[in-house]
Amino acid sequence: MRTAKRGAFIVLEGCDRSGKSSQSRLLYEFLTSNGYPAKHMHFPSRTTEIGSTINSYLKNSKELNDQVIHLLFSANRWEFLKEMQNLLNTGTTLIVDRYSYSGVAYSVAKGMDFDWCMAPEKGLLRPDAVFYLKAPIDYLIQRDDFGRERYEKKDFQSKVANVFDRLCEEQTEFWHSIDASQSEAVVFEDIRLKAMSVLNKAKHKPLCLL
Ligand code: 2DT
Ligand code: MG
Repeated sequence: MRTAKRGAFIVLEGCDRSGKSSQSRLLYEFLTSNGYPAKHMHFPSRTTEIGSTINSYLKNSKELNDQVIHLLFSANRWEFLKEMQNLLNTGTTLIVDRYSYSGVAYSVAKGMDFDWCMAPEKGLLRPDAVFYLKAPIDYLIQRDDFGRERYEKKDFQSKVANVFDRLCEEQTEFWHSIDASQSEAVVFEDIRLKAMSVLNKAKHKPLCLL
């Protein structure tokens, strides 16, 4: 019997074109078609006013200094805190495509201070698991559509990957590195098995904060 006290909070992280969107959608579809209440979210959420400013920045139609855009990305997560908390507490599992770790990784890759970047994330919900989709940058830049937005440049993506690697090494209790250079089906099988284990454990754990 499924009496999930609360849903699990699962985040997918990784460089651009690493397959996060496809895999998070597959996981969402798998869960809902098997009777687990779930919601699929993506950060940045470009639907709010803050999100629309972020969108203009990413499309290179607006310039903002590094600190301002960093804080807007963070504010965009704060906009959804209450909704996420309510959903989790009423038994819905959240599958979230990018979160605070992208916030830190992309800004630190610009040369910004790690602790400064992490500070505005403090008090947001901490995920039960982060699935880090990792693949060589040379492989990712060959995928369709790479290069359209501001950050989609090879050297920059390598720096972002270094920060994700560091986070993954430091937070082994809830980070899981996934080989994203495998086929979509093989990657999904890995994610599905890990996700089911996370769902079962999360039921008994309180929600924590970053
Ligand atoms: P998508 O391609 O996934 O839409 O992301 N980013 C994202 C940041 O720099 N900080 C953040 O906090 C988040 C969530 C990653 C668009 C780009 O925005 C970057 C790529
Ligand atoms: Mg992108």
